[in-house]
Order: sequence, then structure tokens, then C-alpha cells
Amino acid sequence: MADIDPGREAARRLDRIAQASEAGAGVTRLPFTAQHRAAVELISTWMQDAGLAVRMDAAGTLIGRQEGPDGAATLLMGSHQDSVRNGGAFDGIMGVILPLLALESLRDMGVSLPFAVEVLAFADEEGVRFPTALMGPRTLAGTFDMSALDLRDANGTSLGQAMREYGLDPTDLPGLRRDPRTLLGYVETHIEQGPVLQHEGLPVGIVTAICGIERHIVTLTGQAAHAGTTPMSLRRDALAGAAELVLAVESHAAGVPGLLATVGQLSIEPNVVNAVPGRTSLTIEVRAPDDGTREAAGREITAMARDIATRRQLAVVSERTYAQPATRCDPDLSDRLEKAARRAVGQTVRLASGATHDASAMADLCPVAMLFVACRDGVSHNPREHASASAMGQAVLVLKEFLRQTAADLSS
Ligand code: HGY
Ligand code: MN
Ligand code: MN
Repeated sequence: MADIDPGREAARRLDRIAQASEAGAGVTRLPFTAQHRAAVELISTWMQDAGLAVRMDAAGTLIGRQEGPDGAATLLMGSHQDSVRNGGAFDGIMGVILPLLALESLRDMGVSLPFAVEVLAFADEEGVRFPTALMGPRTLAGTFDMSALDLRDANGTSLGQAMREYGLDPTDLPGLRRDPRTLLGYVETHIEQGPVLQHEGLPVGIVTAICGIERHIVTLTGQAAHAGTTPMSLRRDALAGAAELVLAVESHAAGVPGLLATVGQLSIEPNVVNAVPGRTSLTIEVRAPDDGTREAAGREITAMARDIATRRQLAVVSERTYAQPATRCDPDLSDRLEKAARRAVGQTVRLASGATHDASAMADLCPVAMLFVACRDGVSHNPREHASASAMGQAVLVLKEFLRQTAADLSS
């Protein structure tokens, strides 16, 4: 790889792995699917090209390991291989490819590191197929709740079943827990998914903190009825109830500083033109930099759902299916990353992340730091998501400098 441009090589690889997707606009690569398997094949090749030993753990995390001296600690890097539906080609997977290019380049320069490095490609960070997320980092941190294996996708397949069909044995998950004493930390590279770096005219930034998040599923049950013979006053319309809840969630969040709430999914039964909807199910996602604000909003939304249901004579079931507290990035690791960025590319900036990441859960295992890469117009979770080859090339330079700086710090 000695004479190639890492930014252009990253763009080439991202174009290639974007094909590991369901048909349709953008990238749709959900965990434990044929698309995931196709991506794993490509990433394995790139890990081998970088001279790493490749294996997959019981959580479906693909691990490329560069050994260090006997007994040396390990630096973890990487991100997630999965995408949202019709998402972009950079979210997650770019954070797997860039560290591989940095390691490959250092190896070609004859630089050996006094520590081991593992590049991790986590199977499921988005939590789009199953109503939970971050299984990979949570199993490494020992915080994974095994009951999540019973959660089901839209086809009724449980997470545990999908893993077994993929060739994994979920009973091995508890054994994945890592000993934090063997780790130097976890550094994740990720497209910013926001407009700040572009606005500042910078290629990379250092993340200060990652927002907290929780997800709820609310099911409202009324009475399916004939649209032509049921008077308005006698209806128990589950969709009208859901619509009232959607607007109540929106106006609540608009009134609380720092709070974001989103209804992203809504299912309707029987979902036909001439029947009053008898049942609706909606997802409500709540995010805030501060966990108290987020948890209070979660409680408030549950109460709103209950009040609307009571007034409309609907039955209501509210379930919080996923939560991940806000995460502060480790100051020392972030300082070293910032120093590396200043040395490698000059200016940089510190910024918070409104998106959640694998680092959110890795922070329960070891110190974490994140390197953001500029995102065109801040567009993400969208086929138009884009990071330039130039910014990605500069991010590779930062990662190389960070690895060298870590070696220097360990040897001093
Ligand atoms: O939704 C998020 O913040 C992340 O992309 N999973
Ligand atoms: Mn992501
Ligand atoms: Mn995402």
C-alpha cells in the first residue's frame, strides 16, 4: 500500500462495501443477514492485507488483531459494519476502514508498535433490525442483558435465533467480557453526521461527549370498525390516538432545551382504506446530553400516552426497550488524539456528538476517544451522506500520528 493515497483508497473500499446492501436507495445492511456476511468477507480481506489475524466473536464482531510484544496491552479501534435502512455509505464502516489503512501504512513504513491493536467491526450498532443495539460493545464490557436475545424483528425472528442462523452461539456471549487492565482504551473514528466541521472548514474534530439515548415502543389498541357505518362519536380510533401522541411528543421536546424526541416508525392495523384503525404501534426515541433530562422525558412521554389512551378509551402498552447513558470521552486519550490531529493536519476542534456510537457502550469497559471526520452538509442516515477522500486521508494521518504518539508515551 506504500504508494497509494489513503483517502482515495478509503473511498474505493467504501464504494465497494456499499454494494453489500439490500436493493434500493443508499445502503441497507442489517446485522446477521446475507449483506452482513458479504461485508465481513470484504473487511476480512482488508484486515489480512493489513497483516492482522482475523476472527469473529460470538456477538458477530469481526476482530482484526495486530500482535504486540508479549504481555503488552491492547489498543482497541473500529466502529460498526451495519447501517440504517437506505442509509449512507460512511456511517460506521468508515471507522473500520480508516484504522486499517493507518496500520497498513505504518507497517509499510517499518514502524512496529509496543502494544497490540485490535480493529473491531461491530455487527449491530444502529438497532434498526431489533429494538436494541450495541450488543457487540456491551458483550465486551460485560453489560449485555441476555434477555435482549428474545427481542424480535419485524418478521418475528428473535435476535438469538438470527445469531444462531448466522452460525453464532449466543450462549458464548457472557465469555466475551474483556479485562480492562489489558486495554489501553478504545478510539473510534466516525463521520460527524452533523455540519460543524464543514462550517469550521476542518477535516477532523475531537469528540467531547456522546448524548444519552432511550427507545420506547407504544402500542395503542382501540376497535377496528367499518369506515362507513361507524359514527365519529362511537369510534375508538387507534391511529387518531397515535397522531395525537406524535404531536404531543414533538411539542414536549421542543419545549425542553437539549432534548430531542423522534417518532421514526409507525405500524397500523388493519391498515386498509375503509377500516377505522384498531391498533397502532410506534417507536419513540429520546436523546439528551444530560441523562436526567432524558429520563424525565421518557417518563413524561409514557404518562402522555396513558392520558391520551384513557381519554380515547384505548388500551395502551408502553415499553422502554433500550437505553444508553450519556458518555464523556476520556480526557487523556482525547488530549493525545487532539495533539496527534494538530501535528498531522494542523487545526482541529472539540465538539459533542448528538449521534450515539459503539464508544457509548465501550466506555463501560475502558477509556474512549472519538475522531470525527467532516460530513458534507451534515447529512447522514441518508443516501447522500458523504465524507471527502481528502478528509478521510487526513483522518488516516491523524490515526497514524496517534499510534506513534501512543508508542512514544508508552516508551517514555
Ligand atoms: O442513531 C444514532 O445516533 C447512531 O447512528 N446509531
Ligand atoms: Mn454510526
Ligand atoms: Mn447511524
